Amino acid sequence: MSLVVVDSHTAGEPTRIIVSGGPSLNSGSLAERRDRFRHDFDHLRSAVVHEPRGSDVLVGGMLCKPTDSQCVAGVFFFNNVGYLGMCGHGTIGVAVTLAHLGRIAPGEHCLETPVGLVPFTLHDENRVTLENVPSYRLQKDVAIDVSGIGRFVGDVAWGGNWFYLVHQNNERLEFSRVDDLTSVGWKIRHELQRRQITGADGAEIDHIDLFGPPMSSDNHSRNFVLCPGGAYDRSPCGTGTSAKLACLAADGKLQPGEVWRQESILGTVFEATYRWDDDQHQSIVSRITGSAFVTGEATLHLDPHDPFRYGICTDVTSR
Ligand code: PYC
Repeated sequence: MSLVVVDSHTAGEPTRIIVSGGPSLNSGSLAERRDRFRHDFDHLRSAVVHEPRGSDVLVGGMLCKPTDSQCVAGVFFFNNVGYLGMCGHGTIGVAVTLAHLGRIAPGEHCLETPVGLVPFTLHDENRVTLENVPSYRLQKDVAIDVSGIGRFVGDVAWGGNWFYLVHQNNERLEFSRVDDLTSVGWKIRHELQRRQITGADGAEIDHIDLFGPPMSSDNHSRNFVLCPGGAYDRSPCGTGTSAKLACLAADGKLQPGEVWRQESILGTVFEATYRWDDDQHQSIVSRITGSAFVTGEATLHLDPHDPFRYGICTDVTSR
């Protein structure tokens, strides 16, 4: 079996999209087809994102035929431990991949995802603005004490994934500290689990987002994001930036239309704005702008004699 993929990175964070050779998932909504893939073809997720072909940092996606004729394509995203509700950097990667394949030209387009339609603008072959699914803050100023490290205060918010957005912490957000920050992020995540602090309906908070002052005075904030499978996000994280804007909006610290420049741990930037999604000002719709670059095209061969044709799986969540 062979899978054709296009690789890209968005602000440093890699995306690998299966563009052909994937299984037929028949008809149905993107959520139904994602669930069918999860049930019957999860070994292909593993083959694409795990070593020896991939790595823990890779976010994969499966390009599908959309059911909605106004959409240029459908997509669902996955990583080293499972499936993502939505992925901001991945959406920018898909847009640039579609342009690279000659399937779209600069202009307005729409993607179908398991969590809804995601309109986007392709400005040129690299720069993209996406409109994320509605985002909101669930809990403000949740304080936790992490043994051996100290106290953290943050908000719980949804931006297409669940985040604990830590605005009070004593961590220096420097690239040289990514190993320490990763360890801090895991400890925070385990403490949230231990205290049963969750997203809506008991959903696990699987993204930990630490905020601090930016290195560049052009930007408003710097972050370090620990992703569900233990890798840190090289980009400022699209869904995390949406969740951050939901918190800023709820606190009246950022006005609709005002630009927020979120700097990643690498120093790369997403620019974001929002509008209210409802008259009660409970949720927002954010627009995230960033750039992606295609880094490769490949045919992945799954040789039936290869013991690692479906990747090397390790339980990273027990770290
Ligand atoms: O950009 O939304 C994002 C994202 C989620 C996980 C990694 N990147």
